[in-house]
Amino acid sequence: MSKSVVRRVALLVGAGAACVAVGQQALVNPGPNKVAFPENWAKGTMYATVDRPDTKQYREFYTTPDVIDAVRAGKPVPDGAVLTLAAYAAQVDANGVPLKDANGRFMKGNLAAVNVQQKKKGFGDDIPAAIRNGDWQYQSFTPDGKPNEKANLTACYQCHLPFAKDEYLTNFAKLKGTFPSAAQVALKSGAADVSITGFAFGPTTLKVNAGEKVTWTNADDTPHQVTLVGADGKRSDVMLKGQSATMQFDAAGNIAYICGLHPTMKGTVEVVAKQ
Ligand code: HEC
Ligand SMILES: [Cu+2]
Repeated sequence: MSKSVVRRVALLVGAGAACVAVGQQALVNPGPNKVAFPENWAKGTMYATVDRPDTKQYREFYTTPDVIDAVRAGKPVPDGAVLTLAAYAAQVDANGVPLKDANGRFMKGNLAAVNVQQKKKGFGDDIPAAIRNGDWQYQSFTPDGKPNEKANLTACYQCHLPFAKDEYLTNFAKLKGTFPSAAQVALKSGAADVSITGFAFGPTTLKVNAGEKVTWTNADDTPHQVTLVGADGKRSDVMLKGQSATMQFDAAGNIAYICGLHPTMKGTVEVVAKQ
């Protein structure tokens, strides 16, 4: 290993789960990749779909029936399990705004990428401990089934790492069939509450007194994570749909924050000194 590679690994470990910082610094491929293209992915069971306003994509999620049966029976994800994310460009209007169908959902355009995660005994052995996702490995394929050489695979590990208790599956509740409906999410509208809907924080700017706690509640199908911008880069837990996170702000000042999973989502907490 060259010196510069060693330094980069050290930096990467230091950065912890900072998905945002990954683009510029990290190793693109954290270890020998063992994930083969799942030729028959589209013949599996589609267990969920999601609209992604941030990337203007419509996504479908597939796996095999044995995986769904195991998870619904409360068993671990079986060895060898393959989960596939098919990312399609959303159809857009002349202004680039995604078109919606009668149900208000994005409409499927061309297939852009086939992202795969696979669990197999030994797959985690070569992955650096700081980002290892148990025995899972990740690969991003082009629509014709070739590994995408430009994909940042380290980012896959870092972004899925906070989901360790759900077997590193961001969509575990959908797989399990326990995902809450929109009606089951109780959004609060108190003076120190921020809602997350449609990939946006509302209100975007919230004013609180020093010493107060702010609570964010996620009503989106997609998980989000409040991440303070600046020196300490403090992160909330990842909030799945219906979950909340709280942070206390003691010092006066304007605190900018983003979503750690979707850095285009931005908000500010204005902390006012107590009189
Ligand atoms: C910025 C954070 C982030 C990064 C980076 C990321 N993922 Fe994910 N992944 C998610 C989220 C969030 C979902 C849930 C669905 C959605 O919103 O698209 C997901 C879902 C998935 C799923 C569906 C199964 C599941 O529930 O976990 C697969 C497979 C997957 N990602 C593979 C990959 C691969 C391969 C890479 C790297 C090329 C990658 N991911 C990089 C956040 C990320
Ligand atoms: Cu987000």
